[in-house]
Amino acid sequence: MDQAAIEKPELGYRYEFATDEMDAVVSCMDAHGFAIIKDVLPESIVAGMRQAVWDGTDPDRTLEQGQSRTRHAWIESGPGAWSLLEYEPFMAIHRHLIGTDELTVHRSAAIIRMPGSATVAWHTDWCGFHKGPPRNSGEVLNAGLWPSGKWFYITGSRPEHGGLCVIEDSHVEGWEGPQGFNLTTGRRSFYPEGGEDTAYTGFDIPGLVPLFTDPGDMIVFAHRTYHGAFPNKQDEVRLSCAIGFRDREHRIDTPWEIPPSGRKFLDDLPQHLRRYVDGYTSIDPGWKAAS
Ligand SMILES: O=C(O)CCC(=O)C(=O)O
Repeated sequence: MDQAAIEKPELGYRYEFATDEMDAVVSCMDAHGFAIIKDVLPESIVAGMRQAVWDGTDPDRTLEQGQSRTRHAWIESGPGAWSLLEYEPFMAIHRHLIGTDELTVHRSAAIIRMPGSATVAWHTDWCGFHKGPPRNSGEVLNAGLWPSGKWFYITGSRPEHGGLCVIEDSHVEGWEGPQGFNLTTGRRSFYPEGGEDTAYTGFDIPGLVPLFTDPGDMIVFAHRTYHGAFPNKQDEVRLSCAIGFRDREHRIDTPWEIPPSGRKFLDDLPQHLRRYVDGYTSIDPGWKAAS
């Protein structure tokens, strides 16, 4: 086996990963549109991430039964979130996935889904179907060809807990929707033949794969892969978080100014991590092109 080792005795870890196993992850993504990388984060880091998801997403603990909240640009919420950049095994996976050592933070997010929270309708994150000037922040940022999802479901992913599900092989260019379904106008979701042209929320779909993961596992999926999430039917809050990167060479000219939280993040980030924010765009999720 072709082994690569990362040793950081000062940080208390030595991590070995098999580069041929990472090649298998990439092959699985190429073949089916998604993969699970087992045991990326040890429990000590997962515990820190749980705290960082709460701190960055609902610091005052105002969410109620049945609600969900997404924190965009979660990495800007503070050292709890950006400390993942210090964890070389995590960075090594991203270098492998993107195929370069020169990474820039692209997008990050954290999600809290309370017990009783609803289904997330089927969609692809990719906005590259739209031709012409971008109309919203998704169309500015989600048009690249690098993997889209890089999630940790840090309370686990399983159907009864609001876990993630994907449609296998839906990442292929020209995919026309699951059998018995049509793509919605704009191709971002699908609906049953003969039904309404609106994103589907059911789970009776050919090719649906529910994902079962442990808290330290990383779920990756390709830019086009269609995915959704089950309702959280368990009496446990569901937490998830992700930091994604792009090749630093891929510059993105954004129509928004970096907001104050983004500027603070860039100012506060320790010097040795600043190599990951060359070209960082932050996000204004509410940005819309003037019509
Ligand atoms: O797990 C969730 O709550 C949904 C995640 C999702 O839809 C996404 O990654 O775009």
